[in-house]
Amino acid sequence: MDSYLHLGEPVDPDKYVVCKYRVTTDLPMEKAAEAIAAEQSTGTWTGISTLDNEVFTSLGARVVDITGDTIIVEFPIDDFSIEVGTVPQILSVIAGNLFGLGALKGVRLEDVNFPKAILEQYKGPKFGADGIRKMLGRPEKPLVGTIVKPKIGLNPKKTAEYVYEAGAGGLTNSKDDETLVDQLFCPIEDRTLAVAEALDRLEAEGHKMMHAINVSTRGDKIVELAEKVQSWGAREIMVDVITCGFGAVQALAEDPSIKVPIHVHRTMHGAFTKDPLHGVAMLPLTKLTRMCGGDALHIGTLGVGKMSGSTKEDANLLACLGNDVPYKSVMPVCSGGVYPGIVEAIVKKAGNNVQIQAGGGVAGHPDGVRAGAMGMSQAVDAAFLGIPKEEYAKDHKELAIALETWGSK
Ligand code: CAP
Ligand code: MG
Repeated sequence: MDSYLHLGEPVDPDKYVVCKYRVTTDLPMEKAAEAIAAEQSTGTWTGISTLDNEVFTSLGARVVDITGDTIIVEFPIDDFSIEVGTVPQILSVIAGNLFGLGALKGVRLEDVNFPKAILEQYKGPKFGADGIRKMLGRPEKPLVGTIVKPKIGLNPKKTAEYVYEAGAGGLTNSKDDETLVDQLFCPIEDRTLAVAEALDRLEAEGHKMMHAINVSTRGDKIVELAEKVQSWGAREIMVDVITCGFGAVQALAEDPSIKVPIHVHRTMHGAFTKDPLHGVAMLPLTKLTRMCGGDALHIGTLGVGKMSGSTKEDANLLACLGNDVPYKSVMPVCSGGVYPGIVEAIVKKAGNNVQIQAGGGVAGHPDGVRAGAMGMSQAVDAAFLGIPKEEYAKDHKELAIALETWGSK
């Protein structure tokens, strides 16, 4: 049997799924790369009598490059399920057993590129960044939002009051937190109805806003729950892609009865995106979320906020907005430890086509939620206009107090 090594051979992006892995091992890199290619395609830990040459040649993964600790492995398109849109099977190939291989100290999937024939099996976002902007009547400025805080504990009435105050302070978006779905203290039906009333009131007063209701639940119930919250007046829904799965995002996006955008949260991603030497980087997860139809996705704060991040988040931003795939763009959401003093830095890195949101950075304002929302909105306006925040704060009191309270970067 031939080897899985095809070093230096040209990559054909129309015939292969091309993956980039970072590998840490005591083995010679060729051996480690071969072990990965074998385990993830036609092989196992020993030679097997059932593998013939034809199968090996047509379905075996191919290691086409090894540079330092980084390897490029391409998987023939026929390794992937022909059933339309099957991310679980894709993940089993490109991000499956290899993480447990004892011969490797660490391995991290850094990036993946899919051939056109696979991309075409997916529909991408129904609304995307442009659709959300259109619904909000905000074509250019960064969207500015909040996460209702505390994460858990407010009843429906208090949640709706929070949303109303946030909208009255100028925010375009708000959302449930990832740990809130349908608890006794805040049943989802009552919450959705109360929030819808607050949003209607804001709209009657001339301000358009959306609030994402978290429908993250078991797979067989998620579309049904989304339909219900929609019928109760939800203008956007939220789903946690890691805990619910890509199939859940896809089921919601492709169901014709769901007519509101999907805000995609990524709670738990840190379990495998944080270690630079092991796991899965956010980039492949961003690409898959866009394929499956997420309309907005958390990408971190480009190293500025509370969650760890790095310049690699630039690649996630591009994966949301780039036009190298046949889908609408995804609204990138910068969240996690955001406050008015870092908005300018975020906009400098991310540009204007982004949703910037703050939980603590709104609810923690000394003068309350409305003032917190005003502080965030003013910070976004200043960044959009290219006016230094300190300058803008001279005649925008809420921003001035926020800068005084939390400082800036
Ligand atoms: C933000 C947030 C989000 C984080 C998650 C939170 O709140 O609601 O869940 O953004 O991180 O609870 O931390 P704060 P990421 O504004 O109060 O920090 O977006 O990186 O997935
Ligand atoms: Mg949260």
